[in-house]
Amino acid sequence: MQDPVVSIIMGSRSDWPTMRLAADILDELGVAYETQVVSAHRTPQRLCEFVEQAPGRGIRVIIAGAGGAAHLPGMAAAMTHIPVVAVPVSSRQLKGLDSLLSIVQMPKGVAVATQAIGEAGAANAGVMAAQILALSDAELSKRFIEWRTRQTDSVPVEVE
Ligand code: RP5
Repeated sequence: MQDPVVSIIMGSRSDWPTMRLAADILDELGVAYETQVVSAHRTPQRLCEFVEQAPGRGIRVIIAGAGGAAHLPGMAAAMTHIPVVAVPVSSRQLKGLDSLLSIVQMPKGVAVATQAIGEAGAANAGVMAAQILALSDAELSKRFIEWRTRQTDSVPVEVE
């Protein structure tokens, strides 16, 4: 078992059906990750401890998903130098537009790499994390290029 280099955090267990798509991509690409529920609002102390400890534990990318008043990615980015890739999780009332706007409108100087709302965004968060890590990992870079080639080859020309 490799030590995790990506941490997938989310505001609630209810985010996992979405966030698991990020995990699926990391599995496909052979990137070691961990998962945790960390809420900016319900468990603020857990968030502080998580970001303080993440670099020392070898975490190199954080994927953070949250819905509604989605402050988790921005708060994580504010408290660490590790890149944060964010997933706006779809919400019951506003279908994730609230999550998207909460996450994407960061003030100048604190960056969050915000993905699309929902499952496509979660999957792409896994893709983005792998691409960041591949910059300094030649084997992962090779696996990523092969993965993208398989994706390209799987798109048929015919409409039916
Ligand atoms: C956010 O509130 C979570 O990220 C989740 O998307 C949303 C709803 O959480 P639950 O009420 O389902 O726990 O903090």
